[in-house]
Amino acid sequence: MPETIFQAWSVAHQNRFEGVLRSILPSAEVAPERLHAAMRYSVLEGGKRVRPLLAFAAGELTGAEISRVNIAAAAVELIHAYSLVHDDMPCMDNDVLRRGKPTCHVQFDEAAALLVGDALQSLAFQLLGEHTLNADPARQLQMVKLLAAASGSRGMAGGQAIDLDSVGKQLSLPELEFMHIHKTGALIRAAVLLGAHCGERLDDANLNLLDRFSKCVGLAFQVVDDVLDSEADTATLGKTAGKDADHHKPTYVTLLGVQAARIMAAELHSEALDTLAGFGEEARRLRELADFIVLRKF
Ligand code: GRG
Repeated sequence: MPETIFQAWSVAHQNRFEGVLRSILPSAEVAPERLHAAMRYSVLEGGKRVRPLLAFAAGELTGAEISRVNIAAAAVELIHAYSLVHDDMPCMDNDVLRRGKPTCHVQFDEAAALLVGDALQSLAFQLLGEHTLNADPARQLQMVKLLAAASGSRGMAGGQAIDLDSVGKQLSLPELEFMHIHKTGALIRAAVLLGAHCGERLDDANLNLLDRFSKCVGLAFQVVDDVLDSEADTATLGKTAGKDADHHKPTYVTLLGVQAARIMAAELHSEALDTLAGFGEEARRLRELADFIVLRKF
């Protein structure tokens, strides 16, 4: 299949970003070697890197320097990787396969997986503290607060708590949406906004539009994730398929059915594109990422 310009853009960023992550993560030859090896195992060579790509695309919108967006994107991806490691542990989803490899606690052990998550989270904030991401210190501080809020009890960790509580329960559509806006949406929103904050300041109206875009895309990502979990196979996903149903978890598919879930994803997709209608060519990659997130097969 011929490669599109967007595919070439994505692959180039994914490859370059792999090098960024390699240089940021502590070497497995430095003590404590096993912890560092487990951190590298959990972060490197895996995943779609959707959140970093969103940060790079948002950075293009605001004319950000790539070296700055690298750091913002890495901070978000480290938080994401930590959440996957913890989510897979026996006390949470108890899964054995992630990104096509044994999960961290299977490859190492539970204590190592717990520490990997802890250390990745700390490293994310260390990056935001050590590197200049915006010449205005107030905006840099805003970025730190944004990532902290997106990760914490009123963001991703809170969404995960609701998720764990909802096993075997029937949630209403607004309750399901509330859970996913936090569990999945908050970090996707942080990726877009952190990427954008590395560049020129957007006026309030445009920042609100970008925020709206990130929320639509974040929710669409989850709706599509639910559809894929119900339809795709384990080899394609690189993680155990059909897990939500097996764990009696409420999803968009169990609540609405596959067809209506697909329609919901399409509506969120078109709303996301509408929010960018006033932007020009500089929003091209964000539009293409919205397409990818909704049309992806893995
Ligand atoms: C443990 C605090 C804590 C939070 C966990 C992210 C998360 C919250 C749980 C993961 C479980 C899950 C399947 C969530 C649904 C959407 C999602 C975040 C999928 C994984 O993200 P991808 O598809 O993964 O971007 P890759 O591997 O491509 O990076």
